[in-house]
This record gives sequence, structure tokens and C-alpha cells, in this order.
Amino acid sequence: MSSLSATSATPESAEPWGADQSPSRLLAPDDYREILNQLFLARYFDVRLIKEKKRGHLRGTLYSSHNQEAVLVGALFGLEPKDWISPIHRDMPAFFLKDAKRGWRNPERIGMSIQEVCAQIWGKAASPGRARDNWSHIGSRKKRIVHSTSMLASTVPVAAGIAYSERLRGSNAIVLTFNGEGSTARGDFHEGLNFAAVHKLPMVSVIENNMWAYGTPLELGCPTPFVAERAKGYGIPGLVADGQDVFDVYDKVKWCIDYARAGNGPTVVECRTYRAYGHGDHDDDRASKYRSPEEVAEGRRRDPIAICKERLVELGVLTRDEADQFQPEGKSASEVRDEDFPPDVVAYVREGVQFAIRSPYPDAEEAAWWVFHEEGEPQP
Ligand SMILES: Cc1ncc(C[n+]2csc(CCOP(=O)(O)OP(=O)(O)O)c2C)c(N)n1
Ligand SMILES: [Mg+2]
Repeated sequence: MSSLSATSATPESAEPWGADQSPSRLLAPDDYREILNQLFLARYFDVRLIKEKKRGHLRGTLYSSHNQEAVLVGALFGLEPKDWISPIHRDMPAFFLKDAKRGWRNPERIGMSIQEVCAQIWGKAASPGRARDNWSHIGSRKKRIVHSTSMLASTVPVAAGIAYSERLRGSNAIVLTFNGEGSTARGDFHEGLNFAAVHKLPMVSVIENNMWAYGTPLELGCPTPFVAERAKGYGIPGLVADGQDVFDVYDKVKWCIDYARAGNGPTVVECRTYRAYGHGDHDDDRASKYRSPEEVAEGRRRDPIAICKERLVELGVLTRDEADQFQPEGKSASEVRDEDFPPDVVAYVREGVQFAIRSPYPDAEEAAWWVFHEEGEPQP
């Protein structure tokens, strides 16, 4: 496994904004608390699904984002409501964290609700994918979420096209794409980035480098120690962030968002993190054959929730007692309890889960809808 902590191997990975001018210095105390709450929310959502699956309440594969929450929260927090995102299978919380700082339950926010996301996972009629799938193969033009597909990185050229279209319409909205480090080896990733660089499109490519692509380690998918070095071939900035530190992710991605919005073109931000479990839950046992326990312990040593709390205490936003009130950090899904999370986090996810459980499945006759067009068939 390559080092998780190196942050200065590419010239652009040093702070591009100069001493003490980081974007996070402009955040208010409420923003800092909201960021911690969003980390709690992403973690709780993940462990709750694992528990539901173990109790036999869920079918289908789960792709855990445990230990990678700071990448999602830090990257999304700098966006405006009108901006687009393009999540992958590892990013299920991104669907409901988009624009969440305007209030998780705010019906006006431009992101999916927890009810929609849970209905998707439970395969119910009320889901955005109308029970065709149980996971991330959803999107919404209205909510500005690029439809995720199984063909990894094929969304990058689509995202570049959306960025182009936004510019043609005279808007300054940007598109933020997420990709695992593995999928940056695919042609689609490079074609999309090339097009975006040539046309200076407002696109930020966030790479969640969790060191593994299923059973393939970083060094068998990328010839350089840092994925961000791929940016050099396109003449665009490539930054490296500590993916365990939500504020380092926020600072670097926000810098890129501002850079894109100002018309300077695309950027790459590699966020170095570590995949806590197997590729999906079907791979949990096999993963222990291709990754040593020492490697996994090292990769999970720096819990993003603990790192965020330390920063909030240092800044005087939280007292030590407040920071210690809820302690899910460092605990696996089988160890952690609801009491380890703020009650509103638990309540919000429960609203989604209960909605999904109570919702009906679609009628069997729907299975043939939208395969071939038939006269009189409802349109999606
Ligand atoms: C083009 C393509 N090849 C292979 C797969 C099967 N597959 C799904 S996820 C995955 C690993 C992706 O690794 P990475 O991009 O690093 O994302 P991570 O799962 O680590 O978050 C693979 C090989 C796929 N979905 N699409
Ligand atoms: Mg990966």
C-alpha cells in the first residue's frame, strides 16, 4: 500500500492559496458544526444499512463509504445549490448530502431526500429508479445529479458535456465528478478530462483514492504514486488532499470550485483515503485474503470523525465535553449503537428507512415498461 499521508509530492499539492488564506477560514461556527453533523449522518446511514442487511431486512449489495465520509462531505460542502454532481457506487450519501446545508429536511433543497434514497435501496415504487436497481444507478436533471451508470468513468464525458451546456446557457454552475482511483485508468475518464481541459470547462474531478479497486491495488492501476499527476498531461492543476481530514478536502475542492466558476477550467483533486471493508459486502471475507490486517488497521487508524472533532475543539467551536458526547469513531457497524450518534441524525435516517419499508413495491406488470416503447405506456 502506498503512503496515505504524503501531500506534497506534486507541485500543485501544496496549498495554492498561500499562508492562512484557506477557504475554510471563511466558514462560520455553524458551518463547522454542520460539517461534523454531516460526517455523523454519512457514518450512521452506512452502519444502519449494514445492520439492516445483517438482520435480513435488505437484499442486494452494499458498497460502504465507511472511513471515506470526509471526501464526500468536504467536497460537497463548497458547492452552490445550482451545481451538478456525478456520484459513483461508493457515494450513496452524496445523493442526500447534496445541498444539505440548506436543511436536511428542506423540500426546496436541490438534492435527494433520505426517503428517495432509502426507497431506492429497498427497491420500492417511490424510488428514483422505480425498483430497477437497489443502489446508485439514479440521477435527476431537476436535482442536478448526473445519472450514475455501472460503466465506471463513462459519466465523466457526460459531466463535461453538462459543463459545456451550462456555459452555453450563460450560467456559472459547475460540475463536480467523483471517481475511484481505479476508474481513472479508463479511456472515458481521459477523454472527458481532455475535452474539459481543451474547452476550459467548469468541472472539478474529485478522485477518491481508497488504494484499492476491488482486488487491484493502486500500483497496478496507476503508474505514478499520485493519481493527481494525471492532470499534468492535460495542463491543469492536480491537487492532493488528505481524505481523512474534511477541512483539507473542503479547502482544496473549494479552491477548485472557485477556479472553475471564475472560468479557468477543470482541475483534479486526489483525496487519499482507505476502503474500510470489502469492495461490497459480498467481498468482505475475500478482502481479508488480499489485504493484511496490519494494512487495514493502518488505513482506518485516522477516523475522519475524530480528526474533525479535534479541529473543532482547537478552533473553540466545541468544548471537549461536547466533542466527547457522541463517539462512533473507531467503531465497526457491529460495535456502534444508536446512542453513539446525535438523536437528529438517527431520526432522519429512521424517517427514510420507515418510509421505504412502508412503501409498496411496483406492480409486476411494470417490469416491461420502458424496455420497448408501447402505445399508451406511461412515460418515465
Ligand atoms: C468499466 C468497468 N469495469 C469494471 C467494473 C467492475 N467494477 C465495479 S466497481 C470496481 C472497482 C472500482 O474501483 P475504484 O474506481 O477505485 O472505486 P472504489 O470501488 O474503490 O470506490 C470494478 C472493477 C465496472 N463497473 N465498470
Ligand atoms: Mg478505489
